[in-house]
Amino acid sequence: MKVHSSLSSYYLVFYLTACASSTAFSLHSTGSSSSSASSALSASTTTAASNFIWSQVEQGPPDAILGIAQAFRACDDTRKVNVCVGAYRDAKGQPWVLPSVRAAEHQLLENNDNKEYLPIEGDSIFVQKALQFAYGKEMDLDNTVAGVQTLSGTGACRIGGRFLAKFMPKDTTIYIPTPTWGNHWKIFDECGLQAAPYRYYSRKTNNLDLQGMLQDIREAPEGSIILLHACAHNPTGCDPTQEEWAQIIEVLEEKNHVAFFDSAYQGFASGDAEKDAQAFRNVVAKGTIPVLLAQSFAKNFGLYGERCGTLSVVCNDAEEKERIMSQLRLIIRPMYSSPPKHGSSIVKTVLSDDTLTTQYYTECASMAERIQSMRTKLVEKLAEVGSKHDWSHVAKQIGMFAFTGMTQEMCDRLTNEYAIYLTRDGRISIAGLNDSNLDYVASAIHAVTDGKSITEG
Ligand code: KET
Repeated sequence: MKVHSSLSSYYLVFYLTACASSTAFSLHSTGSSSSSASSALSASTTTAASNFIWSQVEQGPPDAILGIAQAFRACDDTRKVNVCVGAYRDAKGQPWVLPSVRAAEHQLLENNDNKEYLPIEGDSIFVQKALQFAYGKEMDLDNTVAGVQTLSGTGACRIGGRFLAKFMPKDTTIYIPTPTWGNHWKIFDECGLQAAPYRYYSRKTNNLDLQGMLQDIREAPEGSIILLHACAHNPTGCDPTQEEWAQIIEVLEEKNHVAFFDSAYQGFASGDAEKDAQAFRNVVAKGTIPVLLAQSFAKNFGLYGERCGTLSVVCNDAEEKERIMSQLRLIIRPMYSSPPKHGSSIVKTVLSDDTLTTQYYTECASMAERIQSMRTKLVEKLAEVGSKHDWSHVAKQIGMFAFTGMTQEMCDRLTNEYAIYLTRDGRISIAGLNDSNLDYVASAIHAVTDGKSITEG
C-alpha cells in the first residue's frame, strides 16, 4: 500500500510535469510557422524545448579578471604564475587565512551559533562595527548613517547604484575614473545608471592626471555622481595626496556632486586602516557633500569567498536615516532577501574584541608590508636582469597592484610564452609575487618590454 501510494504520487508528478511541458510546447508551436518542427518538438522532452528557446543566446565573453583566473587554473605549465586577481598570497604563494579570522571562527563554533536568516539589512552589530572601521570612532553612526550588510564590495556597489538610479533625478550620470576596476562599468549599467568616464591617470607620465580629473568633474553637470576609490586605486595603485584630495573636495562641493566611495582596500594602501580612511573621512567631515560608501572585507580581512561588506548612505538626521533604510531594504529583499552570515559574524567577532582587533591590525599591516617589499624587489630585479626602463612608478604605487604600463601585446606574450597570467591592461597583482617566482617574472617582463616603450605618446 505504501509502495503503491508513493508510486502513484510519482506518476502524478510525472503527469503534471508532462502536462506542463506539453502546454509549453503548444504555446511555442502556435508561434512557429513550421508544423513539422512542432511535431518534432512534441515528440521530444523538455530538453528539446530548452534548445529551441535558447538557440538565439550568444556566447558571452569571459570576464576580464575572473576569466583569466579561470584560464590560470586550467593551465598545466609547471612555470605558471598567477598575478591576475587581487587576492593576497603569502610568501609561499598560498592563500592566507588571517589568524585573527581563524580565532574568531573558533569562537563562533564554540558559541554554537545557529544558522537562522539574518534580517534583510544584515547583522546590525556587524554593520555598526564595520561602519566604525570606515568612518572612525567619532562619527555619530546611530543618527547619521544608514548602513546595510551586502554581498561584499560588488554587492555594495550594486545596491548603492540601484539606490542612486531610483532616487537621483532621471538622467543623472555617474562619472567613473579612467582606468578603473572593470566591473564598475557593468555594475552601474545593470543598475540602470548612465555612466561616463573622468580622467584619472596619465599613461604618458604613469602618474595621477590631477588637472584632467579636476577639469572633468568640474565640467560634469551639477549634482552628478562621482565614483571615487577610497584608497589604493585599482588598477593604478596611484592615490591623490591629501593636498590633491583637498582640491578634489573643493570641486565636489562647488558642483554639489554626490561622492560615491568604493573602499575595497582599507588597510592595504599604507598598512594602517585608520590612515587609509583619511581621505574618505575628510569628505564626510565636510558635511556638505552627499556621501555613499561601498565597503568590502574581501581583501583586508581575507574574506574573499565569504562575500562580506556594507553599503552606507550619510544622512542628515535619524528620521532621514530610517527612510533610507526602508528603501535599501526594498532593494535588497527581491534581490537576495538577506545576506550570508558567516563572514559578517567573523568581522563582528574580531572588531568586538580588543585583543583580536589589535592582532588583526598587525596582520593586515604584515600583508601590506610583504606586498610593499615585493614591489621594491621587483623594481630592483628588473634593473638586475638588464631592463633599461624607468620602473620607478611601480615602486611609488601603493596597494595590491602594479600598473606597469605594459601593452596588451606584451601582456599576451607574458601569458602565452611564459604562462604568467595577468590582466591585459598591464596590471600585476604584486601579492602573487614571492622569492621563488620573482626572478622568473622579472626576466619575462624584461624579455617582452626590452627595446619597447612602456609609456604612451
Ligand atoms: N571594488 C574594487 C575597486 C575592487 O578592486 C574589487 C575587487 C571590488 C570592489 C569587489 O570586491 P568584492 O570581492 O566584491 O568585495 N577586485 C578584485 C577582484 C575582482 O575582480 O572581483 C580584482 O580587481 O582583482
